[in-house]
Amino acid sequence: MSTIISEPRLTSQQIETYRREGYLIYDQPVLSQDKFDSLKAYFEKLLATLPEGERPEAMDVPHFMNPELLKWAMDDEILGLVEPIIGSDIALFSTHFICKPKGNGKRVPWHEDSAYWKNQINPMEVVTVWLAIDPSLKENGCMMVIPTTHRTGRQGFSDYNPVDQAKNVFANEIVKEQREDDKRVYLVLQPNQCSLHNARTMHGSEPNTSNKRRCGWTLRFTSTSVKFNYEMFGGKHQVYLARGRDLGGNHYADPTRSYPEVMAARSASSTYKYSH
Ligand SMILES: O=C(O)CCC(=O)C(=O)O
Repeated sequence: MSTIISEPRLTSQQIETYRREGYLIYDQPVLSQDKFDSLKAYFEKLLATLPEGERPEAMDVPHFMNPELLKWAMDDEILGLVEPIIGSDIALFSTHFICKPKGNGKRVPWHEDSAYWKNQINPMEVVTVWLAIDPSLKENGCMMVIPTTHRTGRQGFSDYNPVDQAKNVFANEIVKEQREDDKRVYLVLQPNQCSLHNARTMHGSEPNTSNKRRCGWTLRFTSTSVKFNYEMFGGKHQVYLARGRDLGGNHYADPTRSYPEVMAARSASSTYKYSH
């Protein structure tokens, strides 16, 4: 847990844009260069030891088996980006490396994160930092968002249809009638830049058929006042106190240990196989 409160890193205009549009592009370095380089080197090691047959887009909750990752995930430079949005009592809800290999990287179907988390947390207030590990460009399947969808339409709770899991990172997609794909915005980022998005914002990404890998690390944060349903989900998920104090009566994981039992429970459950 960090006790140093770093400088808030968003201007009032950036906060306003995030609140109005449901996302923000942060086109400045997120981590100091040495921290980013060490994170990237750590990720390359994880990727190199990925068991045969496992897709690199599906490196979900890697911090449960590799708690070393928490030192980057809960770094003050990251928390300084979310504190202006959710306040200074911060929980790390989840992380996921979504690494699309060159040539055959899978598509991420249009979805709202809230659709996956509706029974897990209350209220549905999560901000995701999508940290670019590689250049994330239109040609290699960068993330796309549909602006303002966090506060319009179904506000994060659209209807979904199944999609082909051989081609898609997740198993379901928002039905076409409830999307306005032509309003999509491509979130082009250089390594060590990030975007932020609201859990209710519609987003997705195209396949990677280019000759450049595209990897991003999603870091998901809530205020500690957001209640994680530990009684129902604690066996398959854990949240961490990243900064400040608990405001919601939550149970927090121990950042010094790994959670093989949680990973075992997740792999036995179909819900977590093609999920967030
Ligand atoms: O990496 C992508 O293309 C999609 C990321 C995503 O779905 C998320 O951050 O919630």
